[in-house]
Amino acid sequence: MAAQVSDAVAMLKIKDPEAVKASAAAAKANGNGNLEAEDTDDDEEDKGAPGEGGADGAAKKKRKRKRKPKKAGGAGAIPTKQSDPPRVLLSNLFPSGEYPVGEEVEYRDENLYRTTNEEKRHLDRMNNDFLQEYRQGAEIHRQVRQWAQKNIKPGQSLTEIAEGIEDGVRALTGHPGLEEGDNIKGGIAFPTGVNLDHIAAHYSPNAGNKTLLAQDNVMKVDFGVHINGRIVDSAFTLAFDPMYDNLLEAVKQGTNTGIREAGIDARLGEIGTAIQETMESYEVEINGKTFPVKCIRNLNGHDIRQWQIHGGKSVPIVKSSDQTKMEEGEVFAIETFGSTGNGYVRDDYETSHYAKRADAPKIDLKVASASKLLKVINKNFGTLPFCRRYLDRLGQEKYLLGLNNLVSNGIVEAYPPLVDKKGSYTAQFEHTILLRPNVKEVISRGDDY
Ligand code: HZT
Ligand code: MN
Ligand code: MN
Repeated sequence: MAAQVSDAVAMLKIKDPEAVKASAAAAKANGNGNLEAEDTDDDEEDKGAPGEGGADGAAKKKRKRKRKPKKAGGAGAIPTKQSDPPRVLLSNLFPSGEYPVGEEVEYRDENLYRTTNEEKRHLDRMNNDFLQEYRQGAEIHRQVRQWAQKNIKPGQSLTEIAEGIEDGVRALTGHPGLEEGDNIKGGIAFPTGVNLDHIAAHYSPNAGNKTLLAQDNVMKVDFGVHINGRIVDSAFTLAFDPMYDNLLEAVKQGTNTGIREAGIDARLGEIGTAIQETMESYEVEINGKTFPVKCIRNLNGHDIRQWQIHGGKSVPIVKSSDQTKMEEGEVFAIETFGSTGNGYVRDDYETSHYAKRADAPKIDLKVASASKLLKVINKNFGTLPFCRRYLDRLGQEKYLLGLNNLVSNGIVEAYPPLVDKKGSYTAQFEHTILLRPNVKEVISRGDDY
């Protein structure tokens, strides 16, 4: 059993040399409580961060060699089912290194040939490593959200909800000091969004936030898992009052329309047009007043690249004449938002989400706290988004001046919360899809949404 697991992990560690090169710059970028930072850095501020990077490599190797095979059921045996709360490393639940396949959807019309075409099938069989990385991340997303959906209750704080999800993702992806040796590089891909009512996106509590979830709230839960920079971005909406059911159903069907219309050579504008047609065929009655469900026209889906949450393409969720096509091999987050308000969001409230720009200029920073903070960002997150809480748990203090300086220098981008009008309700559903050469894989599909 133990030997099998080691083999599986060894297999997972064999990477496409091209992919290794491509991610070399980002490789030290070990985000968000992730593992296996190559700790060549001598930043004092990073020491002491509980369980963040910087594990004792020498001690680790010794322990690994000494480990004895474990018997099933015995003390220290490798578990065969997920725990509650989820804390079992996913690679221990899948010792073969093969993870569950997402929903595979055959291409239609002009692309029908792709499913049977020998060249396309051949193309698809290559690069199984990144496919398994996506599937592992997706299974972690499903297991953590299943626990979240069962356990999130009115009365809980947004902080405990976000941290509960994040602790699950850290445990299942692997975390230094938790599981010797068997770690692969993965973790939280971006901050957990816990967006209430008129807040559509990018709200995560900062330190001291005492907001409690109420029975009548509509909460969008948006979190990300990555394995080796392969990001799974998926979100759902939770409501405890059935009054909101039509709003949630409209948006769930909007997202499924987007997924159905997506494909190689699909035009982004036509996808938006189809989404709007589906979503805006719904209305919802809330406290005796009927509202049309509107698409939030300035929110979009997006393509995803390794270590980069948005690659450069945007997928509209309203009628658009954008002729840009989706292409073979691309990965997209298909997300739609519906609202009883204006169907338009603006920035509001305090920012929690930030990310180093992929095209960050290399500037000689004059503010010492900014250059110090940039080192921490490079080491722990690279270009993956992070939030203030993640800096707090790394032991960082009084970093706001430095952070704002990085933002004003164009090195870090701030993602403030995006809100519709006060008193309105918004919903979101999101999946990550892979445009494989011969089939579309809805990687994050579950039996829940
Ligand atoms: C930004 C910051 C994050 C990407 C969409 C999104 C959550 O609105 C092009 C289209 C995490 C993600 C993102 F911390 N954004 N998906 N899930 N937010 S976005 C965007 O900035 S860029 C949409
Ligand atoms: Mn998302
Ligand atoms: Mn997204």
